Amino acid sequence: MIWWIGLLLVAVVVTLLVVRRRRRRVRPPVLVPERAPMPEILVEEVEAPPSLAEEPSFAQRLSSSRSLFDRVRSLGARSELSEDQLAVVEEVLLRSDVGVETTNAILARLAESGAPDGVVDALRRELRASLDRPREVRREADEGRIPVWLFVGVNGVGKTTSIGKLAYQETQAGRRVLLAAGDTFRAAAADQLTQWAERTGADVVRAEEGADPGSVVHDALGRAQAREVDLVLADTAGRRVNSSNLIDELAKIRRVADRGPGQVVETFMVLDATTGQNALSQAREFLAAAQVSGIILTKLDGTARGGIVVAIERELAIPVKFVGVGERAMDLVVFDPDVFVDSLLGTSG
Ligand SMILES: Nc1nc2c(ncn2[C@@H]2O[C@H](COP(=O)(O)OP(=O)(O)OP(=O)(O)O)[C@@H](O)[C@H]2O)c(=O)[nH]1
Ligand SMILES: [Mg+2]
Repeated sequence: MIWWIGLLLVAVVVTLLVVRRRRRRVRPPVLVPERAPMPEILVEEVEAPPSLAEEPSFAQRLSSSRSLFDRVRSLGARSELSEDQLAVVEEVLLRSDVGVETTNAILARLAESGAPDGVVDALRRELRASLDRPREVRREADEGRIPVWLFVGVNGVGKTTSIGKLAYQETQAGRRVLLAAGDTFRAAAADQLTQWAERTGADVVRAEEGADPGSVVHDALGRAQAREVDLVLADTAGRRVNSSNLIDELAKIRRVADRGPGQVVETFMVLDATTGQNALSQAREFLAAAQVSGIILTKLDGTARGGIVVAIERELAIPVKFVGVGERAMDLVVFDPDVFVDSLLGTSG
């Protein structure tokens, strides 16, 4: 009997202990917000984002410049333009950096003959007429010589990037390309060019920081000859032109590039469109030093001053041959005046 009572007591104590432990474990309830049901197409959406399917068009890249012309677009067709309307056209043209000369010429014509087919149409005709220079790009040298493209311009305008983009396009077109790292001013410049060479499959010749740029170009030409390269693209340093050093250096690089197996068939002056009219004064300083045959105007995607193309051609009398509209390899395009003017005025894409 005592055994039974003892057993019963033990059973009661154990039961009490278990119940207390369970009670201790009970936590206050966590409130989980009600969730919306998961969409069934979630996986499909992640795999195929529709917005990436389309590349922005050239016109879309120029959207900052184009939005300046919104006010002109609203003017429509008129046989005669009032003072106020002419003032709107003047302001828009000047703000787009078309330049004073071109603006005055266009205003004089609008004041005289009005815009019977619309102000945009009149502007299109005028702007297009001012971009009528021959602008083919030379890739051929004389028999037995190697064509060289030289790139000049001040700091940060986009010389090295433009070389990389052109290396991409030329190698894609099946040409053998060699990059000459003629900017020996800082080691990073040659590193940057080497990266583009690796990315595009072009060859590269570089030297140590501070080396003579002329000898880099000389070595590059020797290698280009040995490897039957089709085109040499030569980078140069972009220090300020007010040191006579740079002028001498450019002249020397050119001499080396243009003798022996090499022949300079294009000298591209690279200008940054975001600097507007300043680009023009930089350009004038360079013109004295290098026999520039074409302009590469970069960063048109990042400015409302697209009209600078017109000012450059009018005031420097040198054709714009390529324009940069972004940072990727395909974002350097051959300059087409029709596409450009339509994109600027919003009469296309
Ligand atoms: N958005 C935009 N950026 C550009 C374009 N072209 C060049 N850049 C950028 O401009 C910057 C300077 O370009 P670089 O090619 O290093 O300029 P650089 O003339 O070689 O400069 P230095 O070697 O210092 O003389 C880089 O960040 C480029 O990615 C363009 O067309 N559009
Ligand atoms: Mg550079």
